[in-house]
Amino acid sequence: PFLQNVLRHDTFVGGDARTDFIDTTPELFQFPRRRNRAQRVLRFLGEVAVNGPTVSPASDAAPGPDPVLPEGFIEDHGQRPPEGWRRILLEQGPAPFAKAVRAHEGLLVMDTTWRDAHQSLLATRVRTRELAAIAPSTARILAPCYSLEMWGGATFDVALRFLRECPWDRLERLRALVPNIPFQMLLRGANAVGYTNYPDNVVRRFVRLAKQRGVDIFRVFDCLNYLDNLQLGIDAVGEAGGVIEACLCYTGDVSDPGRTKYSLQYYVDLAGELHDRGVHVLAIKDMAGLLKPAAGRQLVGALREAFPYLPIHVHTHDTAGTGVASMLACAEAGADVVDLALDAMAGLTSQPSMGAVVAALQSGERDTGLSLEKVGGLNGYWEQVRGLYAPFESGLKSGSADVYMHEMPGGQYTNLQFQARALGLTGRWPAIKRAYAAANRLLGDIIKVTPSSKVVGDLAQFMVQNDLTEEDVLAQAETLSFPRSVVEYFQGYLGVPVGGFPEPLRTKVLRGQPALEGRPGASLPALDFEALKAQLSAKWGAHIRDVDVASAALYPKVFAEYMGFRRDYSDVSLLPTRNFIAPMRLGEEISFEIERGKLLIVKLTALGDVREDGLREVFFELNGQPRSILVSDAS
Ligand code: 3PY
Ligand code: ZN
Repeated sequence: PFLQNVLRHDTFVGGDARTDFIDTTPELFQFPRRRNRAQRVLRFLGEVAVNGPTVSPASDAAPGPDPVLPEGFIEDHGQRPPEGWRRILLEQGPAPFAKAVRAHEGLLVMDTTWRDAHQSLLATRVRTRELAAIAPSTARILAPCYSLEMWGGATFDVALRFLRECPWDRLERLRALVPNIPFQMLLRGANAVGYTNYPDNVVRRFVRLAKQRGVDIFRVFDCLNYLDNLQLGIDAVGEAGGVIEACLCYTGDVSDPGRTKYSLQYYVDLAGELHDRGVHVLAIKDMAGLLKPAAGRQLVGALREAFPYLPIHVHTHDTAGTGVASMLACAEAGADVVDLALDAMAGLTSQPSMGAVVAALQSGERDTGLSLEKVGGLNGYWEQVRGLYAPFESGLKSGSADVYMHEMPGGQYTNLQFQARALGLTGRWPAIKRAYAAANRLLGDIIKVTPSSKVVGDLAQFMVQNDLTEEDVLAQAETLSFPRSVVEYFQGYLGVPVGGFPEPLRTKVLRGQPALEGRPGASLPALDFEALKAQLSAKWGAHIRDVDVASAALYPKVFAEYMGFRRDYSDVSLLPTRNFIAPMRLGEEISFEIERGKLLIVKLTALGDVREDGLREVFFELNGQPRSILVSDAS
């Protein structure tokens, strides 16, 4: 049936089928459902029952109950949500949109719940299922928001690697449910949504596809504030027709006269460079939560004065607990937009609480336009989501002002803590935090955010594991075998840090190994997308879409594993979350739709013993019929 459909299609017959043919005519490529799909999902459930979850939980806490939508939420799902800022953007384009944002009196809000908040608190593990369920209500209640941050950062990688769902499909699905609020993503400049440099044409293609699928605003940053890398991201977004929101990544403390490297003047000068490059919005990206209220007031005040027409958007993390105070100070100093998360997903290493800021500004000049009561309704849903994803909680119980000492980004803090535990260094966590500060000094007091933060984290762990002080590293640099990321940093793979590389350490680490000059990506040959698509299609079948080619270009290994996983286990995004992240209990019965209107009822009836050959038989009932699966016991 596939060939019959394709060969009869007008475009194909007319010889006009181009590379986007598959994307523009998806209906032709819907193959008859493989009859063994249910069997493959059972295989997944069997594997998890025998070998445990595939999603790397942070603890053995059990997932809480499935979230239910608050009363009254489902009723209005049928109606079109109120118009929002997206209408202005679609009708008038990025520059008039930015002008209207600047002219707006109230304080605008970006909600980070769908991206940074769960990246910071739940290891980025929230699945599309929970987002899609609340999306129609979100479109209504958060309609006055500047944007919803819902993509980029780690979401892309984790979706493929752990959740085994397609990030592009998430984007498309949520876009359809939220037509009115701009979608925002985080773009790691020349690193796109990865940890390494990509050829320029990969970054450009990626941004174009993201824009086509529904991203409106691109927050572009570089992990060293390195302008040449930023330029690539800025150009790519501009060419794709997106809103260019370019970042000053914030580190140091502008309110401390003793800290001179990252001074007010440094940021104003950098903002001037971005302004001259035609960016639409200026973002202050305080990824570690170092922007104290006084510093926020000074920084926003200085930028406001220097660039009266440029909207200023402030991002912070609440790591020390000063987030709400800082955002209010920034608002007073003239910020146009601030980043907040719904209360249940706010605080600690996440963003400051939306409810607190909405309440604080209520009825004043800078009222956010959001209803505290309705936002509270959304929050009720997220409280339950937080419970459902309990296995991914970091265990962090309070804020901590020692962030001003170590300066770790919010997303990295819990990650590094988790890694330390995995390496058996749990008791040495305070030492790792101190080593992180020392590693930062050794590397030249650099901006720390993905991927430069990884270099600092790797060096810190290396120092703790090998009992090395800062002085030891300097003294023994010529003979130590440094982590690869550290060597590559000194080779210039990330670009050039503010103030240049520290010497003589660089020379001692490199020991004659070659170093790059200028922008790292500039020396990478362009990727041949057609060839890659042909390769992927040959391996996985003709249904490979352009977005899949982009996934493969960014994450070749992860994408191959994802495709292999789907071949073996089918589409597990259909499973209820608790059964995806934790083993079924004996006797438990679950039901889920495997396609529209086709319900599967699965019961786990028994687990066989391990056989001589290492296999175990797992017994299910599938819609009342006995089935069994043989699973290799990995223990
Ligand atoms: C990311 O790059 O994922 C970040 O969240 C940086 O703050
Ligand atoms: Zn952040």
